[in-house]
Amino acid sequence: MKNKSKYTAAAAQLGPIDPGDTKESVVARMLDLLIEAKTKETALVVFPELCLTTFFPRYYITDPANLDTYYESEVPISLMSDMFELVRKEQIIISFGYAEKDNGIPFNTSVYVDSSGNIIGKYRKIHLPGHYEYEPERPFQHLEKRYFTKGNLGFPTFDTTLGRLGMCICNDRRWPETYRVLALQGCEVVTLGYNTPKHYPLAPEHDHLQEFHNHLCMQAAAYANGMWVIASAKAGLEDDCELIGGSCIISPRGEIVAEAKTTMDELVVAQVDLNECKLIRENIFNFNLHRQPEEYKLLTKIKL
Ligand code: ING
Repeated sequence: MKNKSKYTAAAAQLGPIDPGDTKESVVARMLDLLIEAKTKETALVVFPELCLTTFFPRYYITDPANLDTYYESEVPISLMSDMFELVRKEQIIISFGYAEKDNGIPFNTSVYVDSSGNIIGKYRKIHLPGHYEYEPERPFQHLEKRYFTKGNLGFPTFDTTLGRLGMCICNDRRWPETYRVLALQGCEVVTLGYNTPKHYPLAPEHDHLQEFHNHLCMQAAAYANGMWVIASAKAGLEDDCELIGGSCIISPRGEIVAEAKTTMDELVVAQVDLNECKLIRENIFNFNLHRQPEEYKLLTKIKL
C-alpha cells in the first residue's frame, strides 16, 4: 500500500461492556464498527483501552483464576479473525487495547495491526493510575497499579503507510511528557483509548469537569506538538459505573474536528491531513529553532 498523507480516520467508541458479556460478543460489536468504517473508506480505526472486557480494575478480585480470565497471553488473533480478515482485505490499520500477560507479567497493552495482518506495533501503558491495595471506602476500585506492571517499551513510534504513528493509553494522555516524547521522535498521529469514570472518588469536586479535562489535555498536547490525536472511549454505564464518552479526533491546530454524540458504540470519523503537522512544527513549535531543552533538566530528575 502506498503512503498516504490524507486519509479518513476513526475513533471506534464502544459503549458499556458488562461483566457477563463474552469477549466474542464484544468482538462482534467491534466488527460492526469496522464494517461501518470500511463503508466510509476509513484507513485508520482506533478502538478503546482494554476493549475486550469490562473495565476490571474497578473490582477487587482475590481469585487468581478469575483475574486471569481478563488477560490474553498473546494477541487474540483467533478471537478477532473476522476483523483481521477485513483489515487485510481493506488495507486498514487498527489499534486496540487489551490486558496482556507476557510470560506471566501483566501489562495494559495496545497494538497496531495493519493490512499484513501482523502486529506492527505494541505499547504498554506507562502512567498507571489508581492504587494497589483494596480501598473499601471507594464506591468502586481503580486497581491498575495492582493488576498491571508499568510499561517496559517506552513511547515508541511506528512508520506506517499512514504516517509515523504513536500510541498511549488513557491516563498517559493527561501527561504532557507523553506527547512530547512522541513528537521528538517525529510522531504525526497519536492514537489512544480510555476508560474514564465520571466519578473520581478522591476529588468529587472535579466530577463535573471530567469531559472538559478529557479534551483539555489532548487538545493542548495536539497543538503544542503539532500532532493529530485520535481518542476512543469505552463509554456509558458499565456495571453501575458511569464512564465518560467524548471520543474525538483532534487536529494539530488543537481543534476537535469530530466528536462522539453518544456513550454507545459509535464511529467518530474525520479527514486527517498530515501536512497540518508541518504547519505547526515548522513555525510556532519548531523544536530546533525555539525549544530550550538545556533549561528543562528538572523535567527528568527522578527525585526532586
Ligand atoms: N482512567 C482514568 C484516566 O486517566 C482517572 C483514571 C479518571 C484519572 C478520572 C483522573 C480522573 O482517564 C484510566 N484507565 O487511566
